[in-house]
Amino acid sequence: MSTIADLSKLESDLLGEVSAAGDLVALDGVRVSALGKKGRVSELMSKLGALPPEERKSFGQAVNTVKQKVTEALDARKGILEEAALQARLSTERADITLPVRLGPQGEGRIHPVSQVMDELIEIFADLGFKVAEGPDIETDENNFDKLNIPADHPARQDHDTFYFAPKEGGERMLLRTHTSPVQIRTMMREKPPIRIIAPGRVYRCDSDQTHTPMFHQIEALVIDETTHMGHLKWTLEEMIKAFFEVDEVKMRFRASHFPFTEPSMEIDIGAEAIGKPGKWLEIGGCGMVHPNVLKNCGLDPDKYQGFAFGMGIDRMAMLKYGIPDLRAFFSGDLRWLKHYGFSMLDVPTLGGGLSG
Ligand code: 2NM
Repeated sequence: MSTIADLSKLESDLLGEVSAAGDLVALDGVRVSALGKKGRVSELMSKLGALPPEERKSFGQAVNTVKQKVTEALDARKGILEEAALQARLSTERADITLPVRLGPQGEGRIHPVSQVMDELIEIFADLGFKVAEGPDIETDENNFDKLNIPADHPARQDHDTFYFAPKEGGERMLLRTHTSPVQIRTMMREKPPIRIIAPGRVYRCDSDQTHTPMFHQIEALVIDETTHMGHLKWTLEEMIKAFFEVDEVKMRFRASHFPFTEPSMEIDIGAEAIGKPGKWLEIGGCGMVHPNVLKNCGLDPDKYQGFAFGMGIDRMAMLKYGIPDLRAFFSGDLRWLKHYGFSMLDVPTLGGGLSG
């Protein structure tokens, strides 16, 4: 094939094949048979060398024009076929986005009540302007006791039933933290006030019976600035309790107590109306104004800075809110218990959506 007439026949054949291609696969077949390495247009190009020099230029230009027209036709047809394929999918594939989510196997999983309550409390405190602080479970005597104004001979050290690690030669004796307060200590040593943090996490005490497990969960809060006082403490606790138990009113009372790290120190009771048991008081935690010695130990000037701290047990809060009677089942890994008391991964606690849905 070497005449201009043959070339125009090839052009009209190829353009015909392009417009006849019914889908993208067929169209690609046409492309390969025309412009591929062994395609009809490419083969003509390779034969150029055999032509007499005076014909070479004009024939080469003519082949190029065919190539260009076929390429343009292929592109145009591709656009049309792609649009048609999209319209075909859109007309058959429909999604009803108002249907509830189908979780599949993930729907079998459960969020542990302790995790759920921890997420609820984090949400409540975030709304009040607190940040979450974390620290290691394995701590030093220094951070867990000394800095908290609990000296070595203090009876509180015995009360804490501490799990100690075997001392390393020449090294510090490490322990499992008996409360999350070392997180507050680390924060005060690292940051300048104003400080507003909560420290949720695991704590450990060598104590095991009907109402105690050797590992349990606490949440502690710390506010340090130049003006925070007990009124702020009580307001914060009341707001937190109302949000947590999802009630409009709560009765609250402080009972005088003693902790080495606060002065004054109080136990916190709330009216059991909050959990539908009127006429009784429930103890939910302890609190106080941070002891000047603690501030001093962390490098903060107690004549300039002051603030409050409080702590409560997350496991107990979960039992009270969700009516779980027995603490011992919490950490036994019983799937039937978890199916009954656990939460779906879709029960994400938000203040806007209602904490417990
Ligand atoms: C409680 C009760 C009262 C507390 C104190 C501190 C710190 F580090 F600021 F001194 N952290 N947590 C505290 C105070 C904890 O738990 C029952």
